[in-house]
Amino acid sequence: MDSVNASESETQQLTLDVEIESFFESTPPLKDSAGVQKKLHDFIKFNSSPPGCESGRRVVCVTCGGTTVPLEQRCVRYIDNFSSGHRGAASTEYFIKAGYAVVYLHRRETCQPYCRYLPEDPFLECFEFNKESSIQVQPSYSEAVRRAIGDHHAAVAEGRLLKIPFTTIFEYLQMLRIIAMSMKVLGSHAMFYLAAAVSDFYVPWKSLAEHKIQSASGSLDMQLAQVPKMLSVLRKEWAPLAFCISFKLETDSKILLEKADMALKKYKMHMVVANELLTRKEEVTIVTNNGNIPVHRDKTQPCSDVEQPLVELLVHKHSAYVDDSDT
Ligand code: 9Z3
Repeated sequence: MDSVNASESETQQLTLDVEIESFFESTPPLKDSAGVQKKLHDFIKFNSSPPGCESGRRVVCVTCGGTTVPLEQRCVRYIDNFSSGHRGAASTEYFIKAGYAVVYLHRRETCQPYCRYLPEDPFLECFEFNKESSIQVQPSYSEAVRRAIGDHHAAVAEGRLLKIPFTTIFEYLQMLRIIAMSMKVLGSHAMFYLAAAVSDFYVPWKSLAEHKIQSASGSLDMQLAQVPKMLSVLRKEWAPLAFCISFKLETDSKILLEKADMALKKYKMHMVVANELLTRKEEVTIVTNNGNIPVHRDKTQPCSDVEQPLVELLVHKHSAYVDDSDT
């Protein structure tokens, strides 16, 4: 890099640092930051030497769901990012199956691990009264309910699943920072799997109207600021040794791989999973510095999902990364 380019990138870095600092300074504080930190600390400590295991478990932070951008401080209206949460929920199950402990940073009310096969309104659809007026599980859902309760309780009882909810972009980024800094001690044994759909634009908290915006004032004219990209600071400062995978979503397949490659390089991710909105459940492409790897759902199996081969591959790549870091 010549000196002109070097100073240009130093200036960019400095600008980003200032933007990040002002983002966190002006953000409304989390409701229970100390409680979340305590839960994380206990979870990581437990998984560093779980009973009956010779070595510690690897820990992955799976993020999932879309972040909201409030348009008022006492929020009535907000902008949302699309994500059903299915990717994160399914991936969490496969990571736990592969021996990982998972910090599941998820949007409230999106799809939850082990509940993917339940109907949309499980409480009303899975249960019914029997002749004695007691509540019983509908026979057609008994297997799905048994699996959801059994597998979920086992993951929590084994200390492998910690769920942390968010709604707004403010909560998400503050939580991500707390999680990353807590996971720093794990070094290369930590992984970030950033599947959440994160807003690119937001209204800084201090610029938000306190009360509901009134429609009588006519059309709405609002300036949205760019959300500072936290991926580079995650890599550089929050958890520099962790294995980091981000996701790139596009609706135009022509630009998808190019944009994923740009993200890989710009934010120094270890891998970027590129997916297109319409085909995201069928196929994804893992973009790496050594080429692209297409991953498909096994179409010969009716209930298969693309997260199974995706997570298997990432676990394998993470192992190689850990071995490399240890030598
Ligand atoms: C993804 O691309 C996820 O795979 C999906 C999963 C959100 C598409 P579902 O939850 O869908 O199963 O319905 N997530 C990342 C989306 C994103 O916002 N990426 C940013 C970008 O593309 C980078 S952080 O610019």
